[in-house]
Amino acid sequence: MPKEKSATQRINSLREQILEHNHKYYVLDAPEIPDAEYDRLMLELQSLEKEFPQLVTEDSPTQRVGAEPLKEFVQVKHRVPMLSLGNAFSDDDVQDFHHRVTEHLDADGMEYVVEPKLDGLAISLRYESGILVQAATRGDGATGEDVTHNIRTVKSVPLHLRGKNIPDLLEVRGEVFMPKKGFEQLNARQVKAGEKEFANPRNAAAGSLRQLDSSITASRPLSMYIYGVGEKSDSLEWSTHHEMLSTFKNLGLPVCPEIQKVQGVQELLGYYQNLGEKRNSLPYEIDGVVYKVNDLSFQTRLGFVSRAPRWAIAHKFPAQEELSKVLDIDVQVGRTGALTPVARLEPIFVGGVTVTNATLHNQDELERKDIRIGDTVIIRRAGDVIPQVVSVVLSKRPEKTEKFKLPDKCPVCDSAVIRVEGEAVARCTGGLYCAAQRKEAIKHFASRKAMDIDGLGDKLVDQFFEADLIKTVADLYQLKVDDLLKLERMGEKSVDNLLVAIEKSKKTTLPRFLFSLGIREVGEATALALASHFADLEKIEAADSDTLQKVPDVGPVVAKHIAVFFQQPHNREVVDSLLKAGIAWPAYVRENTGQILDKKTFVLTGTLSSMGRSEAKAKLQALGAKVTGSVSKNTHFVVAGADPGSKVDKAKKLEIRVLDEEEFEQLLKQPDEYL
Ligand code: 9MJ
Repeated sequence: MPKEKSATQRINSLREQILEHNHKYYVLDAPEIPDAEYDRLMLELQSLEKEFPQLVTEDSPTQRVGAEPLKEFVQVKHRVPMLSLGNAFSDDDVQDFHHRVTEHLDADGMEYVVEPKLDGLAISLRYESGILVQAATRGDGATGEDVTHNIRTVKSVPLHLRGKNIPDLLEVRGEVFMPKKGFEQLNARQVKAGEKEFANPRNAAAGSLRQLDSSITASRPLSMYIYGVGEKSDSLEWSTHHEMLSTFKNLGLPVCPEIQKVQGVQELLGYYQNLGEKRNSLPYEIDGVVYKVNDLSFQTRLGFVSRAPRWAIAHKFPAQEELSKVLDIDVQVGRTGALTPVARLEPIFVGGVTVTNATLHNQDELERKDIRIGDTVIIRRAGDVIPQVVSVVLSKRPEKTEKFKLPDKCPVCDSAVIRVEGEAVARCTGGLYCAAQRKEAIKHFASRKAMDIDGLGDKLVDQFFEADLIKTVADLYQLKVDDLLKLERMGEKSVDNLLVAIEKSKKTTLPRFLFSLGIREVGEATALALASHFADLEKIEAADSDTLQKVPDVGPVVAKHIAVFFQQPHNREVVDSLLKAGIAWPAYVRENTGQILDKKTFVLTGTLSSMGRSEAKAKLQALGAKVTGSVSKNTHFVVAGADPGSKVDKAKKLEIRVLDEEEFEQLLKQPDEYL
């Protein structure tokens, strides 16, 4: 058993290491050691503290969760009031703000600090001799609530300040928020536990801080950025807001990396525009940007009106949530027979577009949210994400509404609808008898990432069906000029263009062809993996489930879908007639290992517009490639999306090939061109 003296030394060393890693992980966002190693340090510290309870201190990293839940929240008076912000909704409002500022100060130009407006809760942290002694909510600005026990569990909040020049007193203000990813994971957990989902990250953050039991808060993924100051020692002095933020960073406090210094009103609006474009790729929700006069003596001269400073303003983005009404609920049948309930909505302008429909996903989702015809609902449309029904406003529910249930007969072909146990989706059992499924199969076949038949969109496919021109995808290649000319809005020119596009589509690649068949669970990546493993179609058609499972990323379920597909005589007939019609692809060169990108190492950086990072990674891995996190001389390719980081610079230095998004997509289609 270690003696107390050596235990003290070890405890101090562990605490120091843990604090250092916390700072790197939670504040600088640049972890240095694997999570498992961090966990080992923490475990060792916990067990030493258990053995020597007299050595436990309040600021030990093990003490983030309080032992006992509180009975109630205690009120805290803010000795320096916590301010709120006035709002600007248009460029004109921003111009007016700038004029007010420059006129009041009798200045020509103006330097501002621009910050993302985090959508969370304003919190004040009080550090005395560098130790976090109190955290409080804003409340009404003059009096808030003591949430120290909960804030101590927020990992990006240091329990004590770093560095040599620790002030006697420093109160900082900032926003506690829940990052998007953590919010999604939390909601998934809530659903699993049969608990209510949170409507948005802000509500989730607020709900998490309003807990008397800090062990609940500790289980919630909260984070914090600091952007302001309250009471402080006179020894702390700055001439600008920007300087003050630098000091905060040096003291180990988390400051948002998107904060910048700009000059004049045009640069304010430029930042607003840029951050608006970046908004969806940020890991946290923002609802606008904040402009602050940088010079602190100017701030003092400008002062306040009521509780809002004259030296700052929030420029809000258009709302992403609005109310609408559910006029009806339709049921759509997809390519694989999946029944999807869709809410028809009273048109509503939200997130920059007019929304009239929103998917309700499936029966479980419908039941969870209990969405009914006639309900008033919150509609959310964030960026390019499809509109969602967030929740029902129950207080506005009309009398005599009924729970909505999916039908047990297909609304298109009247076949039975079944729901396999353990699956969320109910499906029509009609298969190719069901016109809806056939139609969707053709739309998929013609789509850009499949056979890419230019000009053959959803509307035209609908017309073909109404005119009874096609039943399967093979019929596309038998279409005659005269038949097409009979269709509405199809003149000679468009008929000609369409037939040329259909002809052109015959020259394709094996992965595209496989993907276009619409086999369940066979997406682009799986199609590519199948092609590179087998190299020819006949082998795939002949493979049984076991053989198929030798392909990387093909599990028993996918293997079964593929095998069953090719065992169906009508599917074989369609494939044969497609080949007879002249669809062909260049011979697939098979690597020895069957994986074309085997031994090639990739690094992904920046944001891809067409797919997420994990999808890109899966696609590369399906081709045998290795995907790593950092660039070294062993890296073969760096894939750079929008706003790539320093990895691209490093790649260039090491003369490693950097692919932009277009090249990357081409590589996924034709990897051999890049080898
Ligand atoms: C937010 N919500 O991100 C302020 N804020 O400054 C930023 N809020 C603020 N600043 C003075 N970045 C009062 C509120």
